[in-house]
Amino acid sequence: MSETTTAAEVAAPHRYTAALAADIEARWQDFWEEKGTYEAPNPTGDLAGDAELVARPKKFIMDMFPYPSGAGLHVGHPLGFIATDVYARYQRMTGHNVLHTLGFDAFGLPAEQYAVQTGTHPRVSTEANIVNMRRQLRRLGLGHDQRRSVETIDPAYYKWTQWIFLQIFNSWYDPEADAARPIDTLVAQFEAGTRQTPDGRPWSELSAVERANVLGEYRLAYASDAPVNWCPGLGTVLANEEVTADGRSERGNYPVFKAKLRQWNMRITAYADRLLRDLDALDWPDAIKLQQRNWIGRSEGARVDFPVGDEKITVFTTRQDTLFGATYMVLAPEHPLIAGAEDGDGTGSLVPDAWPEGTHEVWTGGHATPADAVAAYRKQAASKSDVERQAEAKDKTGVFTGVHATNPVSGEQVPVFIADYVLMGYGTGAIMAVPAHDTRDFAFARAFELPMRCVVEPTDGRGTDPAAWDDAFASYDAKIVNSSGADISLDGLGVTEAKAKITEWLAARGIGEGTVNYRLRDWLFSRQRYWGEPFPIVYDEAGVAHALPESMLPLELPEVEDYSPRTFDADDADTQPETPLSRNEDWVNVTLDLGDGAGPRSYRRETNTMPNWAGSCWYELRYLDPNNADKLVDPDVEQYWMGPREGQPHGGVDLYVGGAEHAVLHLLYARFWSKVLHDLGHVSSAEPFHKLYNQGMIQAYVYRDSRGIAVPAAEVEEHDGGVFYYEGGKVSRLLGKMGKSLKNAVTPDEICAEYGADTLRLYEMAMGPLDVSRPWDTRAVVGQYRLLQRLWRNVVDEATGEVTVVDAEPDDATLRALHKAIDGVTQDMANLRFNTAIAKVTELNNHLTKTGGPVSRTVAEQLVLLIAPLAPHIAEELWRRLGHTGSVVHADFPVADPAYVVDETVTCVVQIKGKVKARLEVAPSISDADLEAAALAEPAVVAALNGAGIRKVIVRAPKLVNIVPA
Ligand code: ANZ
Repeated sequence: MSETTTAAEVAAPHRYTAALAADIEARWQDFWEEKGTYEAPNPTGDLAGDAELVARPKKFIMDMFPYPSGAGLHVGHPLGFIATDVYARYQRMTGHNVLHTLGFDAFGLPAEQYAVQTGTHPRVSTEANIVNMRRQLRRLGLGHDQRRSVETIDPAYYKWTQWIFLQIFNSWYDPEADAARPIDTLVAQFEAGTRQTPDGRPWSELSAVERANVLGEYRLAYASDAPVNWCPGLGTVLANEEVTADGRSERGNYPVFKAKLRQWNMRITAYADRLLRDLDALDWPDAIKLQQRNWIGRSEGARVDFPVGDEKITVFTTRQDTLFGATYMVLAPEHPLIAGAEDGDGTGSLVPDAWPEGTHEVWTGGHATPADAVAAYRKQAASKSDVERQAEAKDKTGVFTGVHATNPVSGEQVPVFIADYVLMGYGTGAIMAVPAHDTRDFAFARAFELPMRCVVEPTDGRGTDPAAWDDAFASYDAKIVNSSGADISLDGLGVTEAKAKITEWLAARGIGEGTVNYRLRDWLFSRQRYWGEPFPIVYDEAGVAHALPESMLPLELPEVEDYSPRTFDADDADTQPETPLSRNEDWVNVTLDLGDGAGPRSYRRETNTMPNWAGSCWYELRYLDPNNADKLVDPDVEQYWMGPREGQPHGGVDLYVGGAEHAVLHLLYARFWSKVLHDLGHVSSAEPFHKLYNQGMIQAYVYRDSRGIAVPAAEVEEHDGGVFYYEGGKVSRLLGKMGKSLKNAVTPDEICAEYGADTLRLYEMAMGPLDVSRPWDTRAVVGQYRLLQRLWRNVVDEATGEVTVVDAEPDDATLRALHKAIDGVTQDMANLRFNTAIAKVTELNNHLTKTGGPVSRTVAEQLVLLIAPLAPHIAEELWRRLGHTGSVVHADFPVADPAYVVDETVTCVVQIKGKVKARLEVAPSISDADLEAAALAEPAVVAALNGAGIRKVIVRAPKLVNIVPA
């Protein structure tokens, strides 16, 4: 005992205190680890075990794995980890074989930035962070199968990330099979001539480079020169998902520009429709499903060709019904039909040498020739982000190209503009402009004095002359007008009929067709980083990309002197990325025999690395079979844990808990990889996560002084109706995020030291419904500590340490309290309502405290079992003290006896003509109709009526029934 021992401690040396909790917790954590208590056996392989457990129904319960940050965990981080742990423990106690583990997502920018600042190698700092986080997590008593904990930076792990990349590289999307297939099947079609090469030459006549280029158009992982998001401030290119709505980098908030750079992409767009369709069968929050649907952005419309001399401009429109109202056209500035104008070589360019007769002055932008105007405008557009370009409110800019096209239905010549509000990356990069009915076209037409024609009759009384309007009339719910041509009329039709009719008309002439367009873009997959997975790709002297053979995997990251990214002036769009790996000529230039019959040759390695999303695209699969050296995952093991089953048609993890911020990044990418692996026959599941749950955030008060600077939350004092900081002055208080920078982080280590891990677990679960954000309040933690102290006292004598329970039968009231608690907690556990489960356990515990006297053994035992998923250490300790030799982890969860669960009864008096004839015990909630039926069926009542008819029955549920015989 320490010097600070209090009188109370002397009187009650066996009280549940922080010191006792620490002792109990450490002992059981060691015990669990030693015994492998949380190890879930596989049906086969090196993790095979206990056949009885494998025969049980399975549950695969997962968290979004953490990034091992240098700051370690604060109490907000483990909210989800504790919740899945409680759920996993409940599932173990209800007869399931439960897979629950946690790995680390450890590649990525922060480690690299930290490395640059401190000169520590990213691997060194990352490994140290992982060690610290493992220690913090262990202290919480999380029941993880440690054998399955993976780290994405482990070469034995990223070997398979690279292997999956090669599977994707070596496959194409076969629309006939509506699935990915090996690229060899495509080559076979070209060889057999059942599929035409682009220029019609036989496959055998194509050079190696030509073949590689053709296949590159099909591969699901491919290098392309399409414009990408270049972020000079970060020194890397970024995926669309990593760029904010303001056109800046999600990380660091730097400007992002469009640049043409050769980069790797994943053809996720091939899966757009399946990614959309398969959402239906997933048990995910509606909000997340909606975000994915919007991100995929399916639009039904048509492609329509507008002839220009011998060429044609194809547009994508969702309003083909307004074709008669298309009075001009707009191409994206990057559109290939006008590319080359600025070089003056005219390649692929429609642009004429001089302005056509009668060109409107505002259309020329003051330039002498169309080529000048186009070149100047293209340059200007390149320095803007897509979002800036699309902003509705901004002034419309653009220039005439000098070209006219033919409206295919009206036969009119319409001028063709380029303007930055049309994006190259959407649809066909060209639009037919219908200024009367599209807001952006209206604004543009006003600015450039272009004609407008009303073809959808306004329903708001504004008339059919757009010259008199203030804005476009954009409606789907009106009649078509002014739309009659030589051999077609849409006049009088509704929008839907008009669309169908015009689409058929276009298709019959071969100048258009109905089509579906997606907002989703291919996933930009290269980063100019050191701390990521190297690509298992080498280039030969002709620049053709070759896959490394599987025997050369993993391709390990080389040890380098200089791993820092090259960053640039954040606003300088004209910069070019530089990959850290490219600085290592020894590593980059290699002589290899790829086993393809070409013998040893010299190659250059790909020097980009994969994005930090790669490792998290498939980690659920590696948890299943973490040590398998020959396969990503054994098919039988995958089938056992993740295969499709009743109610889960695509298979997947049974519960996946994490933050809502991953709606379109991680969750979309992981679904895509899962589908490719499924199509190629490597896994039976076509979805990674069947049920998704988003936990809320733990918030904390942020205190700021008069200058707005955050002051340490631990050092403010509340008095006289204000909050004060000791250095003087009142401070403001606002609820915000918890974190080091806001000086309000509370660590789990502090709370564990003060109260123990069980108290922390209970507090986090009791704070409110799991999916709701909640403010942290250190002062409230003690409430849960007291619950555990009372629980302890109901079983253990604080003075002697003896177990006090007795073998006597519990009284009726206690049995009711017990079974009601069991019933309620069972339902709450199954539905992740841990806060209300805790309320029910507390109520039962308080009942026992209030009743006084020793607690009956059966009640004490069942109470311990009820709380075991929430507070596993104290439960394990009490379970042992109550005389059990097995671990509480695998004990059976209590089952409620329905007889004690029904509400207590009330006595109902049944009268005939005012005289009491019977008494019934009924539920207080009984309905009038049920009570009347019960009264009339009562033998004493039947006898008293003696066959007489009934005139009237007066019912006052639940206490009285009065029968008036005929
Ligand atoms: C004519 C029209 C008339 C249009 C009308 C709309 C209203 P969603 O629904 O998002 O798919 N569009 C097509 N490609 C574009 C591009 N690359 N950049 C900018 N805008 C583009 O939008 C489809 C509509 O957006 C298309 O239908 C096209 O304008 C425009 F009363 O065509 B519409």
